[in-house]
Amino acid sequence: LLQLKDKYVVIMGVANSRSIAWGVARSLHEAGAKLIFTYRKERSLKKLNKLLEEQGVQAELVLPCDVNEDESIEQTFKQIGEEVGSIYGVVHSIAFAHAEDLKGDFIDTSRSGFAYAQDTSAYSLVAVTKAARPLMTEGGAILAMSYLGAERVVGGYNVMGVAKASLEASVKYLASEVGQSGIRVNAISAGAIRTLSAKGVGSFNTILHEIEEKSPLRKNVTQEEVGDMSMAMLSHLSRGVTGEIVYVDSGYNILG
Ligand code: 0WD
Repeated sequence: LLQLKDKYVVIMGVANSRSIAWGVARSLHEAGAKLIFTYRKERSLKKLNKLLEEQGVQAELVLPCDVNEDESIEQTFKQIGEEVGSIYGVVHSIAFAHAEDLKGDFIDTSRSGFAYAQDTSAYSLVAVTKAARPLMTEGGAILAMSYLGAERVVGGYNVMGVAKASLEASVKYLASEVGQSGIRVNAISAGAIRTLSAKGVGSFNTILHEIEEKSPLRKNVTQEEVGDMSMAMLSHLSRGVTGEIVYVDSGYNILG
């Protein structure tokens, strides 16, 4: 049904056991996919290796990739091509903004902080898609992670909201171009989950509380819920879906 068994999927953005990307990795592992991980910091590599061992998940490859550097992206995907040949999927679970740009007012965002958030959190999807496309010889799916702050003002999300708006628009433009090669590009707009990155968002606890109180399902989403939907969005089940932003947020986004 899923048709993910033995397919190579590249997962970018596991920093630790709480990372959304780790939830995706576990779901994909259960579906029998062959996993390739990329990491940025050495600290993340250590954590990733420990996680893989503890949870009995096998990695086909683990490679460094800094999405702020074109050369790093090219080198990583070149190596993936040399080692495994063709890949089927890519999970982009990466975002970053400087802490000072997530504090205070959006109007005070610095030019360089704005550019850095865009570069790391949105342009990176464009560059990754370009590098992955030649390896996706039999088509496949690319998935990014977004958040409601892309389309609505969520207090404290500031520069990252604008970066996510750019990410979501990039998903659509990319989908329109690579669709002819049988490649789908989608994003999941996830509800708030307590992770390392989430610590940078000052209003995070308020957001969690609000979702629990008001969302249709009256609960916050889990890493497993996002992982399972990601699996569906990468699988044969979603073969007719591209350029879409799919909400995994207990229904919170439907509220006015
Ligand atoms: O509530 C949340 N946690 C939500 C997160 C709600 C909705 C969406 N998201 C999004 C995030 O914006 C991001 O796009 O999900 C994605 C993953 O976020 P996460 O799981 O919350 O974050 P985390 O576990 O902190 O991992 C983020 C990782 C970084 O970890 P390290 O410590 O190695 O920097 O993003 C990666 C990195 O793995 N990352 C980069 N990777 C390559 N190059 C870079 C970079 N320049 N910058 C960050």
